[in-house]
Amino acid sequence: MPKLPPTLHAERRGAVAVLTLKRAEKRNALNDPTVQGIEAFFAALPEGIGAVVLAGEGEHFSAGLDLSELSERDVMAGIAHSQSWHRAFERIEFGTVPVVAVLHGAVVGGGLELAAAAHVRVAERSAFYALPEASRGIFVGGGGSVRLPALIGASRVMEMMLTGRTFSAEDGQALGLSHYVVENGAGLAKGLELAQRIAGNAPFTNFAVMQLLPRIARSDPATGFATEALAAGIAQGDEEAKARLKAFLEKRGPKVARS
Ligand code: 1HE
Repeated sequence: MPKLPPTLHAERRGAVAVLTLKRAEKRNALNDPTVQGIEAFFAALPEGIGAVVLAGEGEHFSAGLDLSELSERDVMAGIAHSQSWHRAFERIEFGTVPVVAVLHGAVVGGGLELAAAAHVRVAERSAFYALPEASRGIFVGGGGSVRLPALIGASRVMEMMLTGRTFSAEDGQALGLSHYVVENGAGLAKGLELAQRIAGNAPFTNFAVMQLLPRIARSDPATGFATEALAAGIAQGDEEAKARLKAFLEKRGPKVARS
């Protein structure tokens, strides 16, 4: 694992790496070293890692931007700061492996932007979501105005920012901020279970889901269909797919489970 700041902890569990925000005394507020550490971690995942779980230590996932770092910046420094978050979170969204975020307590401001860069979100019942930027006189800067509208629609994001309202875990699930809601304390186990399953997928399929699907969804339909056909053809031609299809036909592959 790459060298990380003391506010981050990484460990390996088989094919899954767990990255934990470790600054509970400041509610996992994201300072510059932490954001740079996140970028470094996702840029240099060790061989054999097929998925990452991203979690937070203590009572909260993340209180967002470290507000104590804000006062000294001028306009250009502020732009550069936002772009440093963009680079780090891009490493998550369009990195090498899928990422499962495990959310609890405050998932606010930049914490919600960080969560939005992950591919799967598991929320414990304690999770709550807010974008308090307006009340602090600032604006989202970690990709929130791009990623959050894709999850819940621009109108919801606008309203969250204007009124500063808080959504509960159940609200967030209904809106589409999370994919799962689990009991308090059960998030990491669920996140690990999902990450292990994801890590067991064919690598090309995970690549296509992460890198192609979101771009197809944003492209014009003709480009989307052509790209999808290419991806489908490449996937089917891959030895991995042939072995998995053969295993199913020979009754060795898993059936789809009833929910
Ligand atoms: C912080 C931060 C922070 C806590 N930066 N130090 N984010 C916010 O506007 C959220 C601000 N935080 C809160 O509303 C609350 O702290 C929480 C609801 C998250 C948690 O409340 P609580 O009662 O558990 O903790 P606390 O007593 O408020 O905070 C404990 C300590 O963490 C305290 O420091 P201490 O030295 O007095 O012990 C707090 O000052 C510190 N702390 N949150 C710095 N955010 C790229 S643009 C992104 C834009 C944004 O993210 S805006 C949203 C910023």
